Amino acid sequence: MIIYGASLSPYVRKAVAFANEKGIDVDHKNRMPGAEDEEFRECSPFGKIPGMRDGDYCLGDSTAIATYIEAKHPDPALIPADPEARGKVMWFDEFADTIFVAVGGTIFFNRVVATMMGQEPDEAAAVKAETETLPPVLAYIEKALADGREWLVGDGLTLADISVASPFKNLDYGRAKIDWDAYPRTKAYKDRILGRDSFAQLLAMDAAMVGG
Ligand SMILES: N[C@@H](CCC(=O)N[C@@H](CS)C(=O)NCC(=O)O)C(=O)O
Repeated sequence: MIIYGASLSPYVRKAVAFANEKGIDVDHKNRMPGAEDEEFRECSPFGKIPGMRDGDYCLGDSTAIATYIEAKHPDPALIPADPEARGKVMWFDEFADTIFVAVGGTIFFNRVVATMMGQEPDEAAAVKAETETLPPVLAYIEKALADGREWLVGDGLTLADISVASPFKNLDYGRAKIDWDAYPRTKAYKDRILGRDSFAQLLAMDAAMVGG
């Protein structure tokens, strides 16, 4: 299976980690958002990353890719069959992809990507995200991990954990100032999930670009 996209993207990180957790042999091919080559655009018609190719089957969108992989490789189950558990997993996935990435992306873009792209960074926007928008997101995750929960849903790793952990790395790269004493469960959780082997290859690629 080929997954196209830049390793720094939380969506690419999520798709590759999900496939790795399934034991799939992933051929990661670097592509920047908007890359125009036909091989990539066949899988991601609007140029967003990630795209995926499995034989002659193509798909874009990290959640669509995870859904496809889950159906084709049901073991280990990472999207539960139980209706309530599945609903919660898809909620956390959506929360991560929209609410969390929007905040983390503002910090990451203005502290890392803007300069890489030769654009003027908006540090005020990064600080506003860091001080106003991020704390409620972290407080929500902290609360979701109450009662000694190791996983966001059920008793094992699910897509929810992969999706929610992934954007934390972009906060690190954006040097987000976080009072971790206020979010001890979240800190331990994201370190544990991101420390899984399934994330290692792409995180090593990131480190070569932006440092650990
Ligand atoms: N919902 C999509 C979002 C993908 C996405 O927006 N990726 C960003 C990079 S992190 C991108 O390609 N942005 C370029 C654009 O929006 O044109 C997914 O989960 O894969």
